[in-house]
Amino acid sequence: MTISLSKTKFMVTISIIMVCSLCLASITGTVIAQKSGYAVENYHLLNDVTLDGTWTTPIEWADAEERQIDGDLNAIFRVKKIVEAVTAPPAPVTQYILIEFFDDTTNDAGDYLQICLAATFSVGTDLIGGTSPQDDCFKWDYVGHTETGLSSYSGDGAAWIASTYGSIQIKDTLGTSPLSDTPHWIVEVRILGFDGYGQGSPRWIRIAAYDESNAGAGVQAWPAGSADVPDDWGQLEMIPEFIPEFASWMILPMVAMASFAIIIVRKRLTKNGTPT
Ligand SMILES: [Ca+2]
Ligand SMILES: [Ca+2]
Ligand SMILES: [Ca+2]
Repeated sequence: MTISLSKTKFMVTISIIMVCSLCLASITGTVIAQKSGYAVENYHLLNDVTLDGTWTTPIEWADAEERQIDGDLNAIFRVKKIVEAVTAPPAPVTQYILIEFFDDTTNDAGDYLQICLAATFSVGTDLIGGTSPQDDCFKWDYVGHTETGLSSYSGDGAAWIASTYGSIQIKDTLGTSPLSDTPHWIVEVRILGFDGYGQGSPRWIRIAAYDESNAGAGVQAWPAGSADVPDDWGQLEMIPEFIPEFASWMILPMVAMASFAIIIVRKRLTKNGTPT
């Protein structure tokens, strides 16, 4: 009987440990926004991305944090990343971004998307910041839903200059997604080559989108403000974990599994008097 009680206690302890460790994994670091109130958690990728401008699977982007883009139109973006395993920093980062512009249902030559990123060059280095594009600032314009409309820039301290630093891939389609049944622009972005990313240091991001058919609504941007002013961008917070929502989805099945194991032990005790 002593042995059976220990076994039951062991199962209860294990289930408590499992739940507690999942809860702890959900607690994320301090959020410090570059522009007050603007931060997005950049979690590790759980679900692979096929860059085709659609939700290739129903969970392709379920593991990424989402923000509503400022402006009167309905548009969101999600971010997640892969940090390559290396023996010494800096670790190369592959950044993924999903943009869904629910209110843009039209294919216009003047539609555009704009992505700005500020990336540290080495571990422990602060971003330069300020009111003009700096050496650590990068910008991509994607005009008219075509590869020929893609332009890359980096800052020189005063303005944007043409650049090939960092490699970007963009695919977009006018279609439906798990987020909306109405056909709208869905954009998938992969940015490679930021081997200057310093693990643990902050990064900034700004996402903007424009629908030519909704010109009166102007540019939709997160954060609202100028692309040329890095101090107005939001924080892209590097989180060395998977998104907590995913962890919480896992808690229920794991608790159920642990409870089931306890029931089995108890049933065997009832039947045989001793555990088998
Ligand atoms: Ca996809
Ligand atoms: Ca909006
Ligand atoms: Ca449009």
